[in-house]
Amino acid sequence: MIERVNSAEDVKKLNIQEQKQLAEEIRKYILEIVSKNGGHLASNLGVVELTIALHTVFDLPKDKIVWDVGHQTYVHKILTGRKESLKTLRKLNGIAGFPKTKESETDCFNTGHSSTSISAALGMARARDIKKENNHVIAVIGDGALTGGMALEALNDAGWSKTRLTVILNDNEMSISKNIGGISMLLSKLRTKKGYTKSNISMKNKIAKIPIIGIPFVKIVQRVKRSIKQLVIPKMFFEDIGFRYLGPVDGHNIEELERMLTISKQLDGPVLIHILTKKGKGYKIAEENPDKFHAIGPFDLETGKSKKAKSKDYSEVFGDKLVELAKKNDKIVAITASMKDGTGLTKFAKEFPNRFFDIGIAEQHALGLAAGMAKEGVIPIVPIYSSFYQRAYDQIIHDIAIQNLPVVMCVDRAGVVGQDRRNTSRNFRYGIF
Ligand SMILES: Cc1ncc(C[n+]2csc(CCOP(=O)(O)OP(=O)(O)O)c2C)c(N)n1
Repeated sequence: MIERVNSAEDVKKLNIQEQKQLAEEIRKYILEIVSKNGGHLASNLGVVELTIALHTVFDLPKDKIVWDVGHQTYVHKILTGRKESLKTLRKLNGIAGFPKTKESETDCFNTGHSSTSISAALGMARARDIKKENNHVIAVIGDGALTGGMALEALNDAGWSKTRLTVILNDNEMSISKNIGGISMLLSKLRTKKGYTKSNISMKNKIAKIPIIGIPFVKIVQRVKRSIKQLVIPKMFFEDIGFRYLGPVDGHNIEELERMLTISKQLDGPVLIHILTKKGKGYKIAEENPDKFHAIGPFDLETGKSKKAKSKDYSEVFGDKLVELAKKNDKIVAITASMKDGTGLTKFAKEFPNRFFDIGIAEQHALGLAAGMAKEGVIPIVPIYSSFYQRAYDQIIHDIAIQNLPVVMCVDRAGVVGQDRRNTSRNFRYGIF
């Protein structure tokens, strides 16, 4: 199948069995490339069916898909004429590992930093309405990225706005490590309500067309359904803030995904489709170690073992030293914005679980939190990748520096990152995410 697919138009021509076969072939293809070149593996294996369904139901570049973070776009690239060039991933002057508007008109927005997709998609949808155009705009965001303040700010605005927009929440229960926090607790409640919220749009449309009684009847039914839903799913967060919630949907079932996406096309206003996927799907070793296979260097396909022996790096030296210091001083605490392993905090988290805080992909909050702790006399240590520290400039200045608070900020992945030669002007700052 993969030989036959060179553009999204080709995907649309395949029947469902052929699309299923295509999904398996794409997984093999990505595994071959990433095991040789390195790259983001687990997230891409998790969105194969979703990406096929999106390209079947929507028409790019007229319709716009904004991929949050953008590390999960290998499948999209394969389906939009970049199958061959994906072989140059992580090579000098090779294909970008993230969406790049310069690379293809089907990449409608550059991403890299987490939690931007709903804002950008809402902006595009509002621009569409101002221009009186009629295309669809979709944001695809992970449950990890949804913990970021910018995503929550955008949900707040989008829900209220009544703007036609689809948000696909790709819930695999993982950020890079296990996703934690209040949003993750909310999603686990929604996850257990399988099948309840399947919406019967065509029936609604038929009843609404009955003269005089049709529309009032639909409204009464909707009100009753909504109050039942409130009983079954306490605090129906997304509906309460103005979204139409569809799901949860099995994110590896192409037919079901296509059905839901087609429904969402007919709805007006903001819609959120909650899909459940497995990070690393189809490659058992990655399914069992999704954090290790989030982003990985070259590895052996049979065993999953890295091809290069890992030498001690900045993060590990930092992590070891921190554990040593923390043993002597119980005021030391560590804060991470969802990057426990990447920033060398794994040992600290194991040894001092009560002094370790993973606060979600929320760099601004990390520094605000650290300021409060420092004010009260504990010693917060905050390692963050250089690129992501940008998010917290205001907190560094307004909350920490002006009050002269002793927060220890450790800048990881600063400078040139050798393994990650991207063909953009931002090569040096985008480390291995
Ligand atoms: C501002 C910012 N902080 C940290 C990261 C590093 N990062 C990249 S992907 C990721 C986890 C994303 O999880 P999720 O959105 O659930 O997507 P998944 O990989 O699980 O599909 C993190 C923390 C980032 N890209 N941007």
